[in-house]
Amino acid sequence: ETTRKWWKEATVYQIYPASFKDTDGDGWGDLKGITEKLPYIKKLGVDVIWVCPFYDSPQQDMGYDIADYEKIWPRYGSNEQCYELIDKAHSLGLKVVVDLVINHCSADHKWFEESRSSKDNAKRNWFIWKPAKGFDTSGKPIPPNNWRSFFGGSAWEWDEKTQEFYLRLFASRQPDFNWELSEVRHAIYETSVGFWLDHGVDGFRIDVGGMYSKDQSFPDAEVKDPNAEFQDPLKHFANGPRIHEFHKEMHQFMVDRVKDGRELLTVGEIGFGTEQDFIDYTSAKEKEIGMMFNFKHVTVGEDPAFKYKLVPWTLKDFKLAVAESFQFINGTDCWSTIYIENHDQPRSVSRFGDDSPEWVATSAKMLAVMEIALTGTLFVYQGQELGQPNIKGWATEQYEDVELRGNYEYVLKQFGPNSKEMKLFHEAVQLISRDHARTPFPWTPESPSGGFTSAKTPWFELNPSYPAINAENQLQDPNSVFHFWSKALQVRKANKDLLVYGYDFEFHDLDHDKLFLFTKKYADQTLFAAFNFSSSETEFKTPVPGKYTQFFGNYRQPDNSSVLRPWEGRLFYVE
Ligand code: ISL
Repeated sequence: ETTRKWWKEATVYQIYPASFKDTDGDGWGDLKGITEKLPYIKKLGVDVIWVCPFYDSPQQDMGYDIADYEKIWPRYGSNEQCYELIDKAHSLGLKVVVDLVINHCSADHKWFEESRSSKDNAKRNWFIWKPAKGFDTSGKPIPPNNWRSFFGGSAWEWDEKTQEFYLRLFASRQPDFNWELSEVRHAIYETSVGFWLDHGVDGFRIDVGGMYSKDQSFPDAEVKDPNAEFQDPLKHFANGPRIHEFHKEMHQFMVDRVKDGRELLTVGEIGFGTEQDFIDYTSAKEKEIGMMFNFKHVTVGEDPAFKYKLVPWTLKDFKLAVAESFQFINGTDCWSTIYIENHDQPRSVSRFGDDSPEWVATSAKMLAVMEIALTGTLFVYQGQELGQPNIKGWATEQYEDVELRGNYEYVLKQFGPNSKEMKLFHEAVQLISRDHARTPFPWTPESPSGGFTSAKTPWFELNPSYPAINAENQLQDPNSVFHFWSKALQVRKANKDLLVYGYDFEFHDLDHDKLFLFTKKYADQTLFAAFNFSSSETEFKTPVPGKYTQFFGNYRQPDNSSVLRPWEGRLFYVE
């Protein structure tokens, strides 16, 4: 059985600073806005806030391109305001987790400016520089290998001044650090980890945590798509050769740096790997990270070779993928996470529920019931507590995410505007764009900016759903998704043995295409959970003999029948 820890039982609320609350009228959210809204977050009943990057940045990738790890981006406020936010959160009993973005930084970071200044600069090798493979007939340099960037095109960026390429797995101005050098790693730990531990944070969400260790031969990736100029390189750096050594070292740095005995929450964005990889990262005795995010369930229905191409999927795929995120911890000293939304994912009610006016609230509540019933640390993303749906009816041009734009350019160049590939791209944007999660938070139904800002134009348009789906309306309505989430979190706390720490998870009727049924245990207690992923009534069977007592569900009138109503979820004790 797993050791109990505060961070295993906690629910984390994820905040996207650009879009949470603007207090100074510049159209961008800010740290003061977060501080102002802490009572709202507290009311929801979470225990921790995770604030996405607020550091100084040219914002090519919404702050995941950091120019100075120790300074707040001026539009978000000052360092003092950040320390105030941490203090205020602590005084309300909320812990604070910050984003640790250290696979890469911004090209504006002073280390990169030094590194690119000349081939013999002392920091040249702090980043990954390679000469061109050659030059094509028009004199254009050919990248060192065929790796594709996550954000479209080559993963290598040509630097005119020193006539070499630098590696950037993400945006063009997001150079990857060279983690092979101990000097680089310690400089990173000092500025990004040490600095913020000294300022009292309670932990880190570790961005791109599985990709620091690249295959040092930088081989060409296997050609999976013969029509494409660049290929999927994931296997040459995902969970690479030295990754566990690096995490152990960073963990030790954290332990040595914390002077007041506080225990940190660390969660790694790992994405993909084998069960053994997940065990290696999160096993307590390995001393690496506390828990990790798996991407399996949030990428169901996306082509693994290219995310902006949807493929058919079944409920069974989703069920298996959800279970993959925590089943590996059974009987081990590992831990994991529960999440279905974040700033890189669309809205769960549109993706896995039903966002039609008739079922949007019911299915959002059902997904809440599902999440509180699963084992692991629960993460809720801003707006999820309102059942906010995806953006509807925008043309691709209205989306602004750098990942989307980069891949759009790529499809346009490679296949053309009227190709079948482009048609599939537009379709995928409507369902899975990261921007669905990034529109300003709808505080009120007021036009034009839903209480988010007093500026005429917010940095990004609001989701057109805000007059109907917003915090003010939901706070007034006792049957709202917000109040339901808050109740659900209380139920999770009151039943934490079974819900948070339950083990021996088992599917029932796994092949059923509407029902998600499972049992799990804690000591002599048994939970049965039943969910109807459809808008039609669906009969279910109780899987084991016993007395079933329903203790939570998303319909107001409990029902003793064995028929689940549309998008109904129920939790039972089995005796
Ligand atoms: O969005 C994705 C999954 O569908 C990935 O391609 C994503 O870019 C990857 O998971 C890494 O994400 C993190 O680092 C990126 C940043 O754009 C994301 O917002 C961040 O979560 C680069 O720093």
